[in-house]
Amino acid sequence: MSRITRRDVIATGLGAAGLAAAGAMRPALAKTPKGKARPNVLFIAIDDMNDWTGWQGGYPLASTPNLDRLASQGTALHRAYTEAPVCQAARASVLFGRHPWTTGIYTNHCLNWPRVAPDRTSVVRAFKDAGYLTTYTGKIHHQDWRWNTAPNDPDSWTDPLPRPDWADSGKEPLIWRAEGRRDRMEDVRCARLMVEKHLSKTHDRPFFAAFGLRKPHPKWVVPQEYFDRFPDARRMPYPLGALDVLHTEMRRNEDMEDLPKAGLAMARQRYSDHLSIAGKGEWKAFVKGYLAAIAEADDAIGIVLDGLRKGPNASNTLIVVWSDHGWQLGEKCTWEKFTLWERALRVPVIFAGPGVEERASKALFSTTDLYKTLTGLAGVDRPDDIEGADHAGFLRGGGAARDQVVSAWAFDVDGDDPEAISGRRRDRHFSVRTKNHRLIAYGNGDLELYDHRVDPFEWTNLAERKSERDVVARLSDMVPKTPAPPALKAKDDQTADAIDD
Ligand SMILES: [Ca+2]
Repeated sequence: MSRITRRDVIATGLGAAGLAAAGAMRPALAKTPKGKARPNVLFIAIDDMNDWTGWQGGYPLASTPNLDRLASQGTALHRAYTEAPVCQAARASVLFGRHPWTTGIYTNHCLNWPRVAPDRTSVVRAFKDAGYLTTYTGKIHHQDWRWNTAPNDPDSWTDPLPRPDWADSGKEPLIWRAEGRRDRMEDVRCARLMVEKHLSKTHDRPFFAAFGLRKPHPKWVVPQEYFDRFPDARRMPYPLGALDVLHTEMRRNEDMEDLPKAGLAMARQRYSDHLSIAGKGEWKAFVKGYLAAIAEADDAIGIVLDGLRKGPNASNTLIVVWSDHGWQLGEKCTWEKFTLWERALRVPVIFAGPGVEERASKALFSTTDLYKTLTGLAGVDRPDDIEGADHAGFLRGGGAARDQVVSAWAFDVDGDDPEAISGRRRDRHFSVRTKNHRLIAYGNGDLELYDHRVDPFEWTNLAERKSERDVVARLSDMVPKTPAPPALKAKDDQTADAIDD
């Protein structure tokens, strides 16, 4: 094999692409302090969508016409990141405005928010306390979707929509299949329900309407029409970040050569998926399955956006679309989320609506910032101790609100069980993303450093290079110094089965 590789191309620059306060909320009328009517909020939460959208360009054939159109009508954030590469931790951080290293909710194995701090005020309850009608359908909190007998954080919703009979429920294996009818898809039905019950109607007070999608979370079982948007899988490109598509085995894969022990352990969490999928020659077929599921999600989002546009609330509704975390499809020999690399942390985030500038921006954004930003834009009070940054001024045309995004993940860096975490500091790991770099600082002291100016796919680990010593030191200073231990459940906890991603 020739050793002139994609890494060399990038290295030469030739290929570089370009609580305490919970009770302190004041009841308020649905007016801002200046007496202006407050805007409605349409809050669209996507499950497991990475940057494979048309407007972000994470994969060349992605088909997201509705998200692309919204991106052109508002502020499209090209450097938005989640604080945790897994559903429960990411959503706790968004909905309660607290970092995983403050709450101890790092993984799906950690306790859910209402169990950790039932008296916290969620962003939804902040809007409710300000006089808003608050409603939701689909998956918002991590545990709503599976049982949905009662929403998490039940005190936050004034008008939750009834759950449609799911066509699809139960376990969510990593499979793809063309099957079913568009009008039976959960996302499509929830979208229509939201339009019919709320977006198409006038209300006597502003609303906070949350629409939570199920796709592109596996399983990727969607109608044939979504698969038909893409060519035969054999003619599709591999994921752009896959440096070495010839070597399925980690020990032979060129991208793995410069990873420290902890980095290899992070990839090993879903290495078995890679051996199974790529080993059977099905890598690109799974790429197509994920794209088809993304296309379904985008279609459902289009129903909601069109319903809003044609109804009486179009001119006074702030729209935000966000995904809980990204997804890997074989880059670094691993699949799904559960890592601190770019593909698992970078997410689509778009703001649109009254007062929001139309621009594509490379300003850094953390999904934890949604709490302060939405309350800031709407002029709604929030507890004093909410974390994250307020980008309201930035979205109206001002300067950027932050210089780095920190994300966290926890796993047993020494163990063989990819699911295991313990309370040891050694098992808590952090990513620091700045405009130019990503540092990954593992709990055992291992480091990775990538220079995104020339290495957008994080192929070349610079952490040991003398020339990068100052960068490593500067970014290491941004790693949380005293991260909370994981909020782990007791062994006999009845929620033990509630951890599926
Ligand atoms: Ca590498």
